[in-house]
Amino acid sequence: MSSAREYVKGVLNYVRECSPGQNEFYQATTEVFESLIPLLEEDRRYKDYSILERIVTPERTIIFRVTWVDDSGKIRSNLGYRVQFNSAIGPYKGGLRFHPTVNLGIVKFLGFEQIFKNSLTGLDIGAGKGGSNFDPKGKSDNEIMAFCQSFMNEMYRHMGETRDIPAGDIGVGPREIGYLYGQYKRLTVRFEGALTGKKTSWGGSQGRIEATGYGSVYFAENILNKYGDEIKGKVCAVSGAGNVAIHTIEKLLKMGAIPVTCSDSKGTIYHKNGIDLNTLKAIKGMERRGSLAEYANIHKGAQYIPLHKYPEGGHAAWSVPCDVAFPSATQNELTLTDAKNLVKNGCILVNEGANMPTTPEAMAYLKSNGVYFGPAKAANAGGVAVSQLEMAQNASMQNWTFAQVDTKLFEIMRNIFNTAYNTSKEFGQEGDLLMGANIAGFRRVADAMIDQGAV
Ligand code: NDP
Ligand code: 2IT
Repeated sequence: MSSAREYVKGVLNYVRECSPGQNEFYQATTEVFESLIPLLEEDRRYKDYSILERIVTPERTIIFRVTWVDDSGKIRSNLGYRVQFNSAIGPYKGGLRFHPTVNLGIVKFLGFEQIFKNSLTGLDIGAGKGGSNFDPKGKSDNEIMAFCQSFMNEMYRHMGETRDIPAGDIGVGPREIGYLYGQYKRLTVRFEGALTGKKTSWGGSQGRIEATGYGSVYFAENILNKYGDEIKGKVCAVSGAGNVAIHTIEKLLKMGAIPVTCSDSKGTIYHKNGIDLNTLKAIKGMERRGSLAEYANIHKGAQYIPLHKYPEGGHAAWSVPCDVAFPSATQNELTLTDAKNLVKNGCILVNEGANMPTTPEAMAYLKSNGVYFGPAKAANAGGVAVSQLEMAQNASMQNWTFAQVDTKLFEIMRNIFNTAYNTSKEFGQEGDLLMGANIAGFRRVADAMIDQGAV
């Protein structure tokens, strides 16, 4: 075994020993570290400076109780998290997720991925992630506000425009950011860019809502262009029906592609003629949490497939004929069964809108069948990139137009693609964007850590 491989194995064992039960965190660290082996073989400094041991360890982990009162007057309690993972290249930056499945391992996997994603944008942002096991489903507006205010009562002391800048993720959109920001101002008496994803009338950036989905489609277009193809005319399967999925579908329609699916945690819509964006937004857009079953009542040509129809582990969105798949809901939603279905049905590209949506087995199968792959930390980096543009506008007290932001987003996504592609070539695996993104994202942060000494 090469010494680089031994080093990686040793640190991965260390991760398991000191963070028991954090399966998603093992998955994320294993994927990144294994693809770093060619770099570690070439450059011994990363081992000499104990970079892997340090980069898997958050600089700071904050876990706190979030107590709030529900509409019936009952006191409720949730867990709150903020993992401040790495500040080598900028202040901690990353979203907050409110979902019942949130635990420390989930927040750590997301925070770890964020290190490399933020680095790849070329912008000066470090990495953090947070959230709560609070379930926004079925809660009144008043309850959401009470929860957000209580969350901020602890969070505010750890954040700030040059310290840690949270944003949205699953279950956290402009409404939640509004309540969080209101409480932040009340506690600090400062109107500053300490949160991103704000509404545009009070400090938000044009184009932030759209950024992750639009950026994901721009990234897919870069991949296809490299191979003399384009997204126009492509039949696309999309999962999810939230912020990322809706704006992926919107951009696909604008670029002449045909998105045919979307899904939520209860089921999938298959609309062969193309998803009707207005109907989707009316059911699922901006704080609406309706059922996708309604979509099939409105469009008779669409099929609603409840989740339990695929008991063997396959997802309905990945079982229809498509050219490109955009998993845009959650982690590990695209399994080996799904990968086999996609290959069988002619899919040529899987582009990850969600964080870590493809299981390692599925990824290996796609690779061995020649399917192009847009890895999450590159493909979905448009959201955090525009968050940084929001910070820049806040700090300089400017407001850029939608067109200005969109042009910058387009350029950032192209640069990320070129960086990942060129790095894959540099290490003899031309076109392996997963490896290219991991090495390029890592190298910038690791070099900064070396420069900054034993911290
Ligand atoms: P939203 O909360 O807006 O939407 C999430 C969607 O995914 C919903 O349709 C939801 O269905 C579905 N979903 C969530 N969890 C599950 C689950 N366990 N099983 C099945 N379906 C699920 O979140 P976003 O669109 O913002 O985020 C989607 C993904 O994109 C996440 O992986 C997130 O980390 C990632 N991401 C988001 C960015 C952003 O800017 N928002 C930036 C980069 C990545 P239901 O409504 O039924 O719960
Ligand atoms: O996963 C992500 O990159 C996000 N949820 C967005 C983070 C941000 O700070 O905008």
